[in-house]
Amino acid sequence: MSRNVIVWAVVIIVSAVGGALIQGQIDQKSAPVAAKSEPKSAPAATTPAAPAQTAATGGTLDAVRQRGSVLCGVNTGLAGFGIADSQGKWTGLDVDICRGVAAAVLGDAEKVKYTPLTTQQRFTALQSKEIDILSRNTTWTLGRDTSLGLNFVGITFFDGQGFMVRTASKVTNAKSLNGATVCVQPGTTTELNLADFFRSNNMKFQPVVIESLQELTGAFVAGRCDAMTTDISGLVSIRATQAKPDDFLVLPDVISKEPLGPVVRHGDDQWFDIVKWTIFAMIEAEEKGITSANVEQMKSSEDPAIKRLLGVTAGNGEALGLKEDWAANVIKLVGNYGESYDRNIKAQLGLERGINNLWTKGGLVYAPPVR
Ligand SMILES: N[C@@H](CCC(=O)N[C@@H](CS)C(=O)NCC(=O)O)C(=O)O
Repeated sequence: MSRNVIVWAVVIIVSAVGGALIQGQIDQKSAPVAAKSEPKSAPAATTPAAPAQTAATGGTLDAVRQRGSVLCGVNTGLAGFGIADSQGKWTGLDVDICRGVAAAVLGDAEKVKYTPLTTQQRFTALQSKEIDILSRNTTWTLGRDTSLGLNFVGITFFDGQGFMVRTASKVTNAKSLNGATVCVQPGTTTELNLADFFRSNNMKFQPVVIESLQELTGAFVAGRCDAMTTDISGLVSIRATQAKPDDFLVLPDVISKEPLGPVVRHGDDQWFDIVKWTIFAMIEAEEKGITSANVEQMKSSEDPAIKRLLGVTAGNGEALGLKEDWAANVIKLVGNYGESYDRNIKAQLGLERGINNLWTKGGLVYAPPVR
């Protein structure tokens, strides 16, 4: 490549990024906020611009510090993602995001209050400030990201929608479901994709729509529907928790993209940044080989990226409005992304990493530079 070409490439990239940032600011200001549940204009949009090096605040960080806990909206119970044991202790990949944020902000992963939410309740709970983060197998879509007044923070699990049938039905693929009765939860992308899939394949179906996952699963197991549909990880989780998992088969078809991740409200960029970088810190830690077990030793690493991540080289903590050991605490108390995946998804559901592996290992999981 000639020097001129390189110079032009740099100019084009810089202007594209600059343009995107400006566009982002415009979008942020003009983004519609769900009028019913958020009548006041978002604080970040009305306060004068903050100095470039400090994040615009919207109050969630202060509220969390004063309260001493993070309010986390989770599933009503889905093994691997968010489930409480008989002592009321919550575990799961989605739960670990809230624990990570509590570790980053409060230095204690246990300082989380959980609110179980159905598919129908989840967005209202976030809009009405009942929770600080929604971390509950929620698919990132344009509509949810804009007109609901919410921000998707990132993708913590790359999924797709599938179908589960009773093994005895002898159905082995989704195209054989013409005329089937299908169990589905309302207020989900699942419901919409289901209709798209049958319509585009000129097939007919009869939906059985039930809000409670427990009741829906019960209806499917009792034979009220020929198939049940949701995110494939959800189907695998539901199957794994049945008395006889072999009685059920998850079909091989993947009918949609379901990028799942945590959600925050529009209007609080600092909180948005904190949750976003908590996830990236977990991913970066895995890439750099930093685990909950070796994080203390890693503080003496000579790798500049590790020094920055662990706060040995200061600056990132201040930029987020946190202490410099924010990421070290996330890794120490929750673990890196791979540790969380293995503990929750692999160990409990038997799901291999697949596209949820690091980009360096053939997957899609990737964190921007922590600098
Ligand atoms: N990813 C889809 C579906 C998410 C979803 O809620 N799935 C169900 C089935 S796995 C679920 O988690 N239910 C648990 C509950 O209602 O607590 C969406 O965001 O709309």
